[in-house]
Amino acid sequence: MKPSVISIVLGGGRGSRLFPLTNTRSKPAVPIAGKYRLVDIPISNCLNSGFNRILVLTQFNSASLNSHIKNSFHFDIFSKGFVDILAAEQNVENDQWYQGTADAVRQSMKHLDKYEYDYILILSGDQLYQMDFREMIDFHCHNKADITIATIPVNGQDATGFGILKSDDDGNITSFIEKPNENVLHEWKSEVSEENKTKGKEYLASMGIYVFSKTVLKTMFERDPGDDFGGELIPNGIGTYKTLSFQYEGYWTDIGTIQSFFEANLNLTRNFPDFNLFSNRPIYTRARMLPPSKILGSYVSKAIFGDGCIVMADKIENSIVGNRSRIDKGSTLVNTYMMGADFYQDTKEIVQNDENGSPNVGVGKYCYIERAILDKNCRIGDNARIIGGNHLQDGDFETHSIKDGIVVVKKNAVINPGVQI
Ligand code: ADQ
Ligand code: ADP
Repeated sequence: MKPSVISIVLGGGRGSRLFPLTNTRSKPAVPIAGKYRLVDIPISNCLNSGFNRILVLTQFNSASLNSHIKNSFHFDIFSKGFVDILAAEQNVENDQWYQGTADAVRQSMKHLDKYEYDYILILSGDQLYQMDFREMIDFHCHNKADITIATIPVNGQDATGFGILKSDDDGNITSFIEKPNENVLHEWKSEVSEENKTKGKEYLASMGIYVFSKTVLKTMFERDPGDDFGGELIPNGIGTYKTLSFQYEGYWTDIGTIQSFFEANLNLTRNFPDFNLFSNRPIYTRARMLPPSKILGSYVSKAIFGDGCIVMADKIENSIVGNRSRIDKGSTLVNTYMMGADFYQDTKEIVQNDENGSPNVGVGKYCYIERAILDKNCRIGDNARIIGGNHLQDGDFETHSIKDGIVVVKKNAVINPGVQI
């Protein structure tokens, strides 16, 4: 019999690490890879694994997330599938936002009671990977586990940013520490394969992907008031609950910071990227009725284009150009993620702006843009130069922010002609 599963996508706390991309939208709605949103990744992994009852927990219930979910995920009436958003809600007992990952799930349990299920699959909303969760659920059921944690070998440098665990020969997790300090790290080395050892990946990290048997999770919530899975409930539960490690060896990356988000996006432009968009396990997203993209005389190498773009640029290299992007003649984009636009300007408006010297939506003429993220609907005036790199100091300005040398031009921002960043 097919196990009965409900999936919960942790759509994000305040999303401060992705600021300014999360300034006006909730984290799950952040655009990635030219035509998708962050939330499409975990949802597609669920759907491709055959699990179609999904709740997305988020702090804001922004109109854009709602419309994206409503317009993207349709189920026929016989499948009983759904993708619903649960936003942190204030009520008489509780006037606060979700205090952490476990608190978010705890507060949502009442909404789950109306469904029949035996297992809860908990997923992060800010990771890029393709995984068949059916294998993990089968592993959980077959081994009669209470909790199963997806794990991946990582090196010492990365280990301090994750939950790190040790397991015995049968995969039972015997100890767990959330984001260990560098000076205790050496005590947390795990038995990993020779191949991983040679790559220096000697630590077993939690991927923040959990399967809980329903009754176990309910008991844990009753006994442990903790707000976080990684910081409290998981480490506190070891020894009491049968907690297993389900080791994963494929590509998996956290995209919760501007730098990791930027790198994961640009990685997609490689000849053989780690994450394969061109696969029989598709990433589902909104089907937009957009025309194909049009490229006029540009040199293009290692670039991904969304739909409905008009590109007259000189050169586009190692870059992603999102839906409805317009890039005017003589411009260059290198190592850049341009998110595109939500709408087209009409031709009259474009001509009028050109006459007045006001920037149109997209990138104007003779611009040079490198190591940057251009959020949606921004207007880059003619001859602007935006060059990210380590020479820039982090900071937040009216039109853009700088984080780890990456210039992030804000949504709807206007960069005047000739401006240099
Ligand atoms: P982190 O990713 O640092 O570590 P956290 O910031 O709690 O953990 O986020 C986990 C997921 O939950 C993210 O998708 C985040 O956006 C979301 N989230 C956080 N707070 C939330 C809230 N209040 N409401 C809704 N969603 C929220 C976790 C584990 C580590 C593990 C890493 C792997 O704690 O043990 O190694 O994930 O990335
Ligand atoms: P995001 O999720 O990137 O923050 P929004 O919520 O701003 O996006 O936009 C979602 C939808 O709103 C778009 O698909 C588009 O249809 C519409 N939209 C946004 N801005 C405009 C605009 N200036 N003119 C027309 N439609 C717009």
